[in-house]
Amino acid sequence: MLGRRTARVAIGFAATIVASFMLLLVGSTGAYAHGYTTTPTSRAYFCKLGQATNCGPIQWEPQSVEGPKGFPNGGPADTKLCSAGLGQFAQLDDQRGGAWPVNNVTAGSSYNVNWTLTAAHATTDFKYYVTKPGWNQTAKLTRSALNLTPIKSFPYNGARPPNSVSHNVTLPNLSGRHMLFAVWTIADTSNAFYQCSDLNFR
Ligand SMILES: [Cu+2]
Repeated sequence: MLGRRTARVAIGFAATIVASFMLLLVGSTGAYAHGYTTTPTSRAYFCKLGQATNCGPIQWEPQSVEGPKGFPNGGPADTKLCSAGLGQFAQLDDQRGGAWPVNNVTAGSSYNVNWTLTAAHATTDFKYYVTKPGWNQTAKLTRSALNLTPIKSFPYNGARPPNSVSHNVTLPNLSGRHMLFAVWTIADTSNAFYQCSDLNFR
């Protein structure tokens, strides 16, 4: 009798522990769910949409391009900027000879950069960088290809943005193919999220 009761208590205790552990897991998934730019459509999002193929696992999780923060002094290494230095997302660094789908944009125009955040982390800022005139379009993206003065910065001072973020910027006066390098820096981790988009100025 006592044995059975002890067993019942033990089972109840074990179930409580399992339930707590599962709650902990559910609670922590936020740390693995982040965000991506939909406008301009990023390489990662084009992969998710199936409009870019042979992408590898990024097609299932365009929100996960997460690497060390601190760009341009820190951050991912040159030639690995678009993948945030993550080997499983290396396809994002490949220029594909210009075969990535592009976002047609108008030079000098007002433009809304939109993000879908699957987890709205405490945020330091969002910064947007564009390649320089004459950048090497066939080489993987490097700091030297980018104008390291952002076209615009949006500081959040640690606040959490909404899950749908829209930032109005003025696009530079450029022509032809360029890239937008979007950086979302998280306030309470050592990481940032990186999104590369192919632009066609006309
Ligand atoms: Cu996250």
